[in-house]
Amino acid sequence: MNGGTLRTFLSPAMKRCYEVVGEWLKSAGMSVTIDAAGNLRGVRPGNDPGKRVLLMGSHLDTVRDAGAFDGILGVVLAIAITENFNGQPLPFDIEVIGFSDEEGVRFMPFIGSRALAGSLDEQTLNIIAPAIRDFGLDPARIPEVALTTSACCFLEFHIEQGPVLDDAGEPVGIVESIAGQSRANVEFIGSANHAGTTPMHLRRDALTAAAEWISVVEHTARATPHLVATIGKIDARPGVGNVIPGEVKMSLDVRHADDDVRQWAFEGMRRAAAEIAHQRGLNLLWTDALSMKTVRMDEALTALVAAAAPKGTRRMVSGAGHDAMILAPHIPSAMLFLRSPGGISHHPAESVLPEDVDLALSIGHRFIESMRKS
Ligand code: HGY
Ligand code: MN
Ligand code: MN
Repeated sequence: MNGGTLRTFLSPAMKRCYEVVGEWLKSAGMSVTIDAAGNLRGVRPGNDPGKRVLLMGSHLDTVRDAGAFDGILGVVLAIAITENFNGQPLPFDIEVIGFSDEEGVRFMPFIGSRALAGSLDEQTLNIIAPAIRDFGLDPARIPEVALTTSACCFLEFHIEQGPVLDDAGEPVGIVESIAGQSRANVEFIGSANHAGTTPMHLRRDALTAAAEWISVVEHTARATPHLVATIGKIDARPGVGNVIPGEVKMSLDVRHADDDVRQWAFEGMRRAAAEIAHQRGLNLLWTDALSMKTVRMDEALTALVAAAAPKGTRRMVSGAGHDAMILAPHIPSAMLFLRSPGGISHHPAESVLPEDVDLALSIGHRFIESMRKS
């Protein structure tokens, strides 16, 4: 739809992506596997038997109506950087990973990287296991996906997905931390009724309640510096023009680099929803869907990226979530952003500039050279 991309967890589109990207991994001299969590993995062995493994990559899945670069650019850059070392011995393995699901469109976010982190809970495993089996993989082997001790660090290249670099006219940025996020599924439950015969004071309209709550959410975010809050999904039932909506289901996504501010705002939005439901004689069903703290990137590894980047490259906070935030508590992780022209992302118009991709390739090359010497 709208010329955008949709590639969800273990979907036919993802299978096609594995075929194409798998060929690229092979032509870069890597051995290719798909692990039990659906991560596409390419390994280029080093020449040191006690070897460390440098992980590089990002996610292969997308949101709905996505652009062409969110996630997959990081995988392709990792392949190209690795390929540029062909024929040159390195004292460590390089493993390029295309994570199976970071966006969570089909089920929930971060499935692939959480499998590496060993943090897929029982409930999640039960939800995703049938899809894994349908794809011909064995969910019982997910424990084998977990990081091994030889994994020394993780580097993720990713588009910024925001306006900062583009507004500043800068090609790349170094991520210092990734903002925490709280997500919930919120449902107002009233009563459907006839649109023509039900007087306004006798209604239990779930959509007008949702409208009142949405304006509270927006007001809170606008009034709190650096807080962002989004209601991306709304579904009013029965969804017929001459029936008062009896049920409204919404998604809520709240983010801030300061965990206390994020949690304060999220709790305030939950209280406001309960208050509005109470005042209007409705029921509220609030289900927390995700709570992730802000995660700092590894300072030493980030310093290596900075040394490989142009002097004075901007340091920044990522408002978007990334697989690096899942791995960072387990292995040193670092991220490099590429400029998003127009600050556009999660949209078919998402783009990158060839010269910025060139620069990212040379930064990646210099980073690996410095790893070689360390
Ligand atoms: O929503 C995010 O932050 C990311 O694009 N998954
Ligand atoms: Mn995304
Ligand atoms: Mn992404």
